[in-house]
Amino acid sequence: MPKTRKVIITCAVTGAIHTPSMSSYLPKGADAIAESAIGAAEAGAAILHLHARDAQTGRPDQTPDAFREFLPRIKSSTDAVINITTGGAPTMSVEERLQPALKCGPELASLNMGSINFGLFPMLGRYKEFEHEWERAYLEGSHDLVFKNTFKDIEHILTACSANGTRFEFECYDVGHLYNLAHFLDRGLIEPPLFIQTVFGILGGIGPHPEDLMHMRRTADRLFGQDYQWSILGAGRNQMPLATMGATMGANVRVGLEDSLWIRPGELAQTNASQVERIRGILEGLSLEIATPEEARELLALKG
Ligand code: KMH
Ligand code: ZN
Repeated sequence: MPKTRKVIITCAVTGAIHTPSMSSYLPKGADAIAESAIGAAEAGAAILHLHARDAQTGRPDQTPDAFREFLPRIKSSTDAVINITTGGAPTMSVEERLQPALKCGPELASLNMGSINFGLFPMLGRYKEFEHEWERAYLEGSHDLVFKNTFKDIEHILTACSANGTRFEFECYDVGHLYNLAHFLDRGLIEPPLFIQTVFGILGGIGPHPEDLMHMRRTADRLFGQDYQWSILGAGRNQMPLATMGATMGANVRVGLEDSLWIRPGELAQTNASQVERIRGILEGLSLEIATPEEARELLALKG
């Protein structure tokens, strides 16, 4: 009997892309992040991709202490796999971005597989008023900003976190990033099964067209054969359509307010759990089964 395929739902709880003025539902501060993450896990997310934000200003905070404020609460309430960002915010140095994953030693950490322009500034056109001064400067600054992930940076994060037994969510924003990943695999610095998060619709990366998704899939198949778990992240309005398309083709899915603030056109998502419930309903409607955290650990060969 062939094993039934299980789909891993990742929930990216708050991120560093959106700013508090865009949605009052964006979790900021340890209490809100913990509560929202726990709700997402209860709704069916097997993996929680986590960033920290200052409680007052909502500004991304990449200090290990900020993560230590919510990690114990999440771990004591859920069995979900903890995934700590090493992307932080595109404005931060690589060393700063690395610290929470390095100090907290999670089962998973994100690893961004190449440098890109990271265009947050188009959002300035949509959001005129900002509650906090940092928000406007942050979005404007992305006009002239490179999200830096050189080969040296990637190797540094890879070797530092691997020493703790941490494995990776390899974030690939374009086709070249898949080739970068193949390069590190060839050098023996990473081991299958790879967890490849293909990211669509970030200005500076590959677009959100179904042909883009097909091309990333074909390229990953050619480079990695059966040795990878594929996951789909569609930014903004592309979140649910691309997750659905990918799931029908064998992918795992990522949702959460980090990637989209919306539950449907024109309506803000009030919780991360609502997006998890939405994709879960779609997957179950397609007769796909949802992976538990234990099943996700097995599929991704995590330390547990
Ligand atoms: N916000 C996503 C598009 C990271 O945290 O390493 C990418 C991300 C980066 O999740
Ligand atoms: Zn992230």
